[in-house]
Amino acid sequence: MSRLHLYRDRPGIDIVTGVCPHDCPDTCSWQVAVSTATGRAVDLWGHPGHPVTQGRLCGKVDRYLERTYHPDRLQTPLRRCGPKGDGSFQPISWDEAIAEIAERLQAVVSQDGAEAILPYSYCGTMGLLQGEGMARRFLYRLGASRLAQTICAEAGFEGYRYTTGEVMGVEPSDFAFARLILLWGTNTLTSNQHLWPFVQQARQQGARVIAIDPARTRTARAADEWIPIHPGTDGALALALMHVLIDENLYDDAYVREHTVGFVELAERVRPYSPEWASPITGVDAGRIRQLAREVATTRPTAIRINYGLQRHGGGGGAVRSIVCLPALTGAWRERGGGVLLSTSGSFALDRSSLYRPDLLAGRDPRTLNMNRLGDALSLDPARLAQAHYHPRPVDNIPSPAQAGPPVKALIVYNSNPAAVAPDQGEVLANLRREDLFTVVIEHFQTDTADYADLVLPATTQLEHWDLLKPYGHLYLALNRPAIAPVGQSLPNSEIFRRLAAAMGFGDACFRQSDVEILQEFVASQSGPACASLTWEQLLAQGFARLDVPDPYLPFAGGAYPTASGKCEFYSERLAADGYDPLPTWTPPQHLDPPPASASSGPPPLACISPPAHSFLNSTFANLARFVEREGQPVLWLHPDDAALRGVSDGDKVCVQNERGSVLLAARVTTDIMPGVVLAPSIWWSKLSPDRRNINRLTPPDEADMGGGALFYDVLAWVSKDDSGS
Ligand SMILES: Nc1nc2c(c(=O)[nH]1)N[C@H]1C(S)=C(S)[C@@H](COP(=O)(O)OP(=O)(O)OC[C@H]3O[C@@H](n4cnc5c(=O)[nH]c(N)nc54)[C@H](O)[C@@H]3O)O[C@H]1N2
Ligand SMILES: Nc1nc2c(c(=O)[nH]1)N[C@H]1C(S)=C(S)[C@@H](COP(=O)(O)OP(=O)(O)OC[C@H]3O[C@@H](n4cnc5c(=O)[nH]c(N)nc54)[C@H](O)[C@@H]3O)O[C@H]1N2
Ligand code: SF4
Ligand SMILES: [Mo]
Repeated sequence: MSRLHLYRDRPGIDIVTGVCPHDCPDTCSWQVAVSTATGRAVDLWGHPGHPVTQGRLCGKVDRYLERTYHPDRLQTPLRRCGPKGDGSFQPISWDEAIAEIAERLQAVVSQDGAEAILPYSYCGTMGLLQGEGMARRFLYRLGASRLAQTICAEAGFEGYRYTTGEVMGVEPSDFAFARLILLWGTNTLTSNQHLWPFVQQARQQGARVIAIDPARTRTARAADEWIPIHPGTDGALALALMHVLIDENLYDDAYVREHTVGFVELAERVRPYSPEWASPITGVDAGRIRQLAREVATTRPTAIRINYGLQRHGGGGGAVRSIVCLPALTGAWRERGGGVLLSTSGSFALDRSSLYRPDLLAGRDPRTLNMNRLGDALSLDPARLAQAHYHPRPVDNIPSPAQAGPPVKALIVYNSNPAAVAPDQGEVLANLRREDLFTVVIEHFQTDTADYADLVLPATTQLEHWDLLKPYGHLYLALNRPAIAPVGQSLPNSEIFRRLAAAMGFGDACFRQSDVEILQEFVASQSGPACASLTWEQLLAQGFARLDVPDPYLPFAGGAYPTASGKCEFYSERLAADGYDPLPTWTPPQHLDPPPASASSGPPPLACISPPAHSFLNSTFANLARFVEREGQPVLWLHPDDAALRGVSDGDKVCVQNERGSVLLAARVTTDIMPGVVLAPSIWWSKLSPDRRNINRLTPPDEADMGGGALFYDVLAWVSKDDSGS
C-alpha cells in the first residue's frame, strides 16, 4: 500500500515520482522516498493519486529497491575471459569498452556491411527513451539490420487491426460497468492485477465473471466459473459463438447494418461451425457453448478481456479476429463496459519520429529479421538466414539464400534476455556460441544471455534515469524521474548509445542531446488529438497525464472504425489482398494436427503451455532469491489421468521433450490443468535451473498465422518419468 503518510513532510526525505518500467499492462506510477543525507532510496510504493495504480504495486515491484541495490547488480563493464556461455569475465573501464566496441563494429561494417550488425531488444524497460530512443538513432545512423519485435503480441494485434482498424477497446476502469466479464486467455491476477479492482466493482453490482483458460489459474479460481479450453482452440469457440448469435437471431441488427461489412458472408461462413462442431475441438460442452452465446448476447454490458495467452498459437491472429467480431455482432460496443480489451495502445498513436529519427537511414532500407527466429538469424547457413527475414503475410516472399544478405557478425542485446526467453533455445545457444560473432549485452544482471557476451555493459535501472512511458493497459502517460544516482558505474542505455555514436564518429546533433532535451522535444512534437493538452510541465508536476480521449471512452459506439470501409470488417478486402481468407477462419494447433511422425507407441504427446509465473516478470526477478523462493522450483502441471498413464507421481522428476530438445521439471500433479495439457510456469533462467535448461528448449521458432508472431503455447511435448537419478 502507499506509504506516503510515513514520509510526507519528514525532514531529510525527498519524494520522487516515477513509473514502473516493466512489460506489464498496468504501467503503475510510483513514489520513491530518498534520504537527502545518503542519496539512497529507502522506500517505494504505488502512487496514491494515480487512478489505476491506486497506491498499490504488485508483489514483485514492491521490492524494486532490493533489485536495484542487489549485490549481483552489474557495476562495471566486463570483458569475457573464458569460453562463451561459461560466465567468466573481468572488469574493464568504460573507455576501453566503448573503444573496443566501436572498433569491432567498424571492422564488421567494412568487411561485411552494416547489415551484418543485428540489434536484439524487447521490453526489459517499456520506457520510450531507455527502450529504443537513443538506440534507434544509433542503429539507423549505422544502417544495421532491423529487428521485427514479434515475440509477444504481433499475431493478436494483426488479427485485431484487420477487423477494427486499430487496437483499441474498453477502457479498463469501465470494466466496473460490465454485468458479464469474460477473462479469456488472461491470468489477470498475475499479469494485469490493476484490472481486478474494476472487476470486483462490477461483481458488487451483480456481474458474473467467467475465466476461459486451459488452467485453473488463480484468476480462474477467483472467478465465478472456469471454462477449461484446449490451447489454441479459442478461434473455434468464437466461430461457434457467432454461429449461435446468428442462428438464434441474437445479434444487434441495427449495429450490424450500420457499422459492419460482410455480415451475409459471415453468416454463411459460420453456418457449419455449430457448438457440436466446436465441442470436441475445444473440450467445451456444446450446451455450455450455446448458453455462453446467449449470455454474451443478452447480458448488457458484456466486457471481454483477452490477453496475449490465446494468440501464441499458429492460429492466434485468426482467434483474436473472431473474438473481436463478437461485440460488433451483439452491439456491445454501444455501452459503457461493453466490448473487448486486448491493449489500449492503438487508442493514442504517438509520433516517435523525433525520438527514433528514421531520417538517419538516409534512404537506406536495411533488411528486417524476425526476433522469433534468432537461431536462424545467427546461423551461417544462408538458407536459414533467409528464413529469418521478416515475412509476416502470405504475400511476403522469403528471399532466396543468395539474397539473404551477409551473415550476422555482431549482435547488440539490450532490454532482453534471449538465451532464456527466445524460442528454439538449443539453436539460439548454438549460434550465440559462434566464435566469429561479436556480442555486446547491456544488462542489470549477468543473465543467461550475458554469459555469451564478449562485452557486458552495466545499465541503470528505472530509479536511476529519466524516461517516459506509454501504457498498453490504460490511458495515462507517465514520466519517470531519476530518484538516485547510478549504482556503481552503470549508465542509462541512452548514454551508452550516445557514447558509442561519438566513438563511431557520428557527428549528428541528435547524439549530443541530453535525456531531458530528448523527452521535452518528443512531448512537444506530438500533434495528434490524444496529446492535445499534454505538456512537459504537467508531466513534471503530476508525474502522469490522461491522454485526451473522450471520457467516457467508447471508441466504436457509433462505428467510426479506422478501417478502409469505416466499419467493422467481418469481410476484409485487406486480408484478401494480403493473401489471407477474407472471412473469420481458424487454424488448428499442433496438438490437434500432429505431424505423422509423432505417432508412436507409448503415451501420446501433450499440449504444452508455459505462461507467466506469478512472481517473475518474464525472466526478470527469476535470479533473485526472494522471488525464486516464492515460486519454488521449475515445475510442470500435469493432470492426474495423464500422470497415471505415465506412472508419474506428484514431485517426480519428469523429462519433457520433443524434436527440438528436452528439459527436466518437477511434476505437479493437479486437476488445475485440463487433461491432455501440461503447463510450465515461466520464465526461469536456464543457468539457475537443475539441468541448466528451460522450457524454451521445446518452443518452436515458426511464425503464427499473422504478424510473424511467436508460438510459445503451440507445442507438442512427450512427458515421461525421469529415471536417470540425476
Ligand atoms: N507476474 C507477471 N506479470 C506479467 C508477465 C509475467 O511474466 N509475470 N508478463 C507480462 C507480459 S510480457 C505480457 S505479454 C502480459 C500478458 O501476458 P500473458 O502471456 O497474456 O499472460 P497471462 O495473462 O498470464 O495469460 C496467459 C494465460 O493464457 C492461458 N492460455 C495459454 N494458452 C491459451 C489458449 O490457447 N487459450 C486460452 N483461452 N488461454 C490460454 C494461460 O494458461 C494463462 O493463464 O503480462 C505481463 N505481466
Ligand atoms: N516459454 C515462454 N517464453 C516466453 C514467454 C512465455 O510466456 N513463455 N513470454 C514471451 C513474452 S510475452 C515476452 S514479452 C518475452 C520477454 O522477453 P524479454 O523482453 O527478454 O524480457 P525479460 O526476460 O524480462 O528480460 C528483460 C531484460 O532486460 C533487462 N533490462 C531491464 N531494464 C533495462 C534497462 O533499462 N537497460 C538494459 N540494458 N536492460 C534492462 C532486464 O534486466 C532483463 O534481463 O518473452 C517471451 N518468452
Ligand atoms: S509489474 Fe505491473 S503491476 Fe507490478 S508494479 Fe509494474 S506495472 Fe504495476
Ligand atoms: Mo509479452
